[in-house]
Amino acid sequence: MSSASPTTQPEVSVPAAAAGGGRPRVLSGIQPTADSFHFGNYLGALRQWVDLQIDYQPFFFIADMHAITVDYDPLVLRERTLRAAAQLLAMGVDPERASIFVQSQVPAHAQGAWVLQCLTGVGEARRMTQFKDKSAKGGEGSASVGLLTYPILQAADILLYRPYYVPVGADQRQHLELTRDLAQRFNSRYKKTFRLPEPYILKATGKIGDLQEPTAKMSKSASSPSGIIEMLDEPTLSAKKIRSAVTDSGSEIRFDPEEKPGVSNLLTIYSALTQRSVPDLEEEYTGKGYGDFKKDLAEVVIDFVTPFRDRTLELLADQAYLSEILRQGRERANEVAEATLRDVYQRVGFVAADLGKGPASIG
Ligand code: ATP
Ligand code: LTN
Repeated sequence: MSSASPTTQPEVSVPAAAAGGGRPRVLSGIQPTADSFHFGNYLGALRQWVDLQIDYQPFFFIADMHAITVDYDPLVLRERTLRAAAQLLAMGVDPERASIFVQSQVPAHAQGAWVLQCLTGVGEARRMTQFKDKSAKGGEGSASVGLLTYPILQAADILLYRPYYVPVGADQRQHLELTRDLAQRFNSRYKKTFRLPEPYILKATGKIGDLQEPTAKMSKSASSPSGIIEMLDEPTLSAKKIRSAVTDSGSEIRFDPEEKPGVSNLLTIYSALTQRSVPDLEEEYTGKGYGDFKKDLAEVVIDFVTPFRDRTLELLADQAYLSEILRQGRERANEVAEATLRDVYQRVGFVAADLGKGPASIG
């Protein structure tokens, strides 16, 4: 793991990877629900995917099954799934180290989710804040059952790989808690099968704010176009959005999320992109105004997104390469997920499909 700087300090302590016997696993997923990932996705979660692949064995996937829990267009979903794969590669996920795959191509996720659904109370699922938020608009009655069971599918996604860490943004904390509860419940009702995974959430960047409404999270579905920096936007457009981000009253560039949420959010982004500490930036901008600060950050953003965007567009032009990466990822994922699912099926009492091949093992 890269050494912990203020922006890369996780909330959990990270032990050194296990010596010998293979690297411990990490796993995470992202929904293909937009044409581009945004800065919240990248700084909150995806950058840690890239960092963790050094010391851990990574399984990273595109959560297309989660993406159909709300209204969507099938043609657009297909296109966004490939765009997501290209973006993961462009940001530095290394297919030699990481298995990158599409969730719907690994049937064990849906199969494991069914078993976990049978261990989850309806009330427990209803209490998830994401379900409450996302079903609030049209009312619970018109939300899909898939939206309700979304976190249970997420639990299956995770538990099948027995990972140590799940790198995500702070908004996923409750889903990780449910995942751990379900793992514990299964282990105690049947037999120890699942490892209890830890969320890997960074203190500094676990919640990147919307540029126009900095106390709300930057979000694909909730942010206005000017509140969100899309990684694949024209770099000049992103620079413009930074220059017109809301700042707070006063003129001081100081990190104070309560009093100055706008400036603090920009300082977080600046610090994360440059690896410079927030106090260092505060000192540099002492006596300077918001205009200078935002102009410099806009340059930093341009320098960061330009090569990322170029590389993504290059990768998107080579669909044969992308599908080969996803094929390899799917094979490795299927192997691990199916092995865990076999244990699960046996423990819940399902008769093995290959019963004729030998005595059923109990235990
Ligand atoms: P939506 O808001 O439409 O639900 P999203 O923008 O949150 O979508 P997801 O696909 O749900 O995007 O999230 C992918 C990953 O990015 C998750 O790990 C999530 O926690 C993280 N993430 C999303 N938004 C932010 C944010 N503003 N700050 C930090 N992390 C974030
Ligand atoms: N709910 C997650 C996406 C997701 C996920 C996962 C993340 C689906 N399955 C498993 C980590 C592990 C989100 O980003 N909104």
